[in-house]
Amino acid sequence: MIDIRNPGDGFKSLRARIGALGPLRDGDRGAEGAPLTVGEWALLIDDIVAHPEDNTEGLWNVATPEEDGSEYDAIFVGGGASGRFGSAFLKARGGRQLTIDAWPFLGGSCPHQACVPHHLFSEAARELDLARHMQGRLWYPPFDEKRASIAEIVALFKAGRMYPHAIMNWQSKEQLDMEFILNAPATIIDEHTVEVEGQRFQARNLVLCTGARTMYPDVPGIATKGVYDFATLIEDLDYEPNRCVIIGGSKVALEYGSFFQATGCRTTILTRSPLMRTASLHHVDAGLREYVVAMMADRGIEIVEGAELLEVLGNGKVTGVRYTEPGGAVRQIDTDFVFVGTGERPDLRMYAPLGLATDERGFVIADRHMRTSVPGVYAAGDLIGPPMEMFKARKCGVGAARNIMGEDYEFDFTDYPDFLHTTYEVTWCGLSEAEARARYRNVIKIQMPPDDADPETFALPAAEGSMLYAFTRPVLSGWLKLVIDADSRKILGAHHVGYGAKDAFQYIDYLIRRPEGFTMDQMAELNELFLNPEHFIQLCRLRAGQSSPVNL
Ligand code: KPC
Repeated sequence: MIDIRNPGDGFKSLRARIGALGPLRDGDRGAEGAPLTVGEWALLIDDIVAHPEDNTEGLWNVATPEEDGSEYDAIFVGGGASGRFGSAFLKARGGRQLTIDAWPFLGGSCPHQACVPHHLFSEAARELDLARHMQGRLWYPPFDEKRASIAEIVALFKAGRMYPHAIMNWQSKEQLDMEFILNAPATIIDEHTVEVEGQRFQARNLVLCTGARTMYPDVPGIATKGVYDFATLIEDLDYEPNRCVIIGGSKVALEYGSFFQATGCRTTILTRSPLMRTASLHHVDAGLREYVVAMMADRGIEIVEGAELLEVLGNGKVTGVRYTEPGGAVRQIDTDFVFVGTGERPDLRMYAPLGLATDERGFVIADRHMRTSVPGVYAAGDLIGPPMEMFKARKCGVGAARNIMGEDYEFDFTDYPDFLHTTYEVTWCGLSEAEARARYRNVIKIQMPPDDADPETFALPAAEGSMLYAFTRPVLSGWLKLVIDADSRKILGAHHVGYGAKDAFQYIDYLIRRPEGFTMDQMAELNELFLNPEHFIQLCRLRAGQSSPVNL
C-alpha cells in the first residue's frame, strides 16, 4: 500500500501493477506485484483526473498486438454502462473482448458526471425540502437559506467519485476478467481495426458505446462563462450561484432545477414544451404530471412553458437571459447561472471512417440486434438515442455481446418503466389513464388522494418517506394511481409520486407486461410491508371482493 497523503513515486509503482494477475488470471502479462486494490485504484484515478496533463499514458491491462496479435471477438469502444456490461457478458460467454475508454475508469459518465451525482443532488434536494418545510417544528432548527451551497455539494461529489470509479476498475479486472485500456482515446481505422497509442488491435466486431452529451441551443452568448450542463457543472463550477435559469424541459431540467431551488438558489425553468409532455417521456399520466408540476411550483420554482430562448447576456460572465414568452413578448431575467437541459446528442466525428447511418437527430441507427448499417459494427447506449437510461445502456451492450457470441437476441426497449426526481421520486409504468381509456371500454382507477378530495386535508398517502409531510401538510405527502381494466381485472398502469417506490416499479412493470398480465386480485394476494411506499397491494385488496370493480 502507498501512503495516501504522501504517495511519493507511488503512482509509478501503481501503474506498473495495473496488468498484474488477479485470482482469475492464468497468463503472465509481465506486470509486477499484486493487482491494485480498490483504494489504490482510487488514488491513481484521482491523480489522473486532477492532473491529466501529467498523465497522458494509457492504463493497459492487456498485451500489445505485437506480444499477442490474436483477434478479439469484439472491441468495445467506450467502457461506460454499455461497454462494461457488454464486455462482461461476452467474456462470461467465453469470448475475448477489449474495452477502450478515454477516461481512466470504467463505468462511463454515470459515476463521473451523470446518474451518481444526480442521485446525490436529488437526495440533498429531498433532505433540504423536508428541513425547510419542518423548520422550527420538532427537532428541526430554523432553516438557514445561506447554508446549502451548490458548489459545496458538487465539491463533496468530486471528492468522492474516485471510489465508485475504482470499484468499476477493480471489479472489471479482478472479478469479471475484462481486458481494457483506459485513459487513452481510440482511433477507428476500419470496421475491424482500432488504434490505441500507436498499436492496432483487430476484432471480428466493434461495439460502439461512446454515449452522448448535452446539445446546447444555438443562441448568442451560449458559450459565456456561467452556462453549464450536467457534466460541466461537475467539472467547472467555481462559484456559488445566486439565481438560476434552466433552459429546456427535459428530465435533467426538472431534476437539476428542483435541486437548485431546494438549495435556496431561486430557479426559473424556460421550456418550449410543457414539462413532462416532451416527446422523450412516454405514458405520463395527466394526474401525475399535474401533481409533480404543482409541487414544483409550490416549492417556488417559476415555470415558463412555451418560452423561446433568444440570448444569454454577459460581460465575460453570465448576467442574464432574454427570451420570448408564449404571447411573443420579450422578457429578461437577470441571473448569474444558466443550466442547459435541452437533451443530448452524440459526437460521431471519430466514426467518420465507418460511414454509419444516422437518424434525423444525429443518433446512430441500430436495429433490435444492436446492429448498425455497417456489418460487424454494433452500437449501444445513448449513442443510439433515447431513452438515456441505465437499463437500456446495459442491456444494449449485453444484447450486442449475445449476438456476437452467436445468439439471435433482440432487445426491444419501446416500453419500459420510467422515473425522475424533483424533491420527490416520481415513478411510472404501463399505460396512463387516458391511454387506457382509449384502448379499453371499462377502465377504473385506484387513486390517492381521490379526485374529489381536498388534498390539503386528505392525509393519504401517508407512506414510507412522507409521514412528516402527511402529519404537517397532507398535500405534500405524495400521489398515486393504479389504472385497471375492470373487465379483465388486469392492471394496465401504475403511477406514483413519493419516496421509495422505484424498486417496486421494476417488478410491477415486468408483471403487467407479461402476456398473461397481472390482475388486481393477484396484486391483492401479495403481502404488503406496511407502511409501504405505494399502497397498491392493500388498495387492490379493498376492491378485490367486487365482481364489477369500481373506482377507489
Ligand atoms: C453506483 C454504480 O453502480 C456505479 S456507476 C455504474 C456504471 S456501470 O456498472 O458500468 O453501469
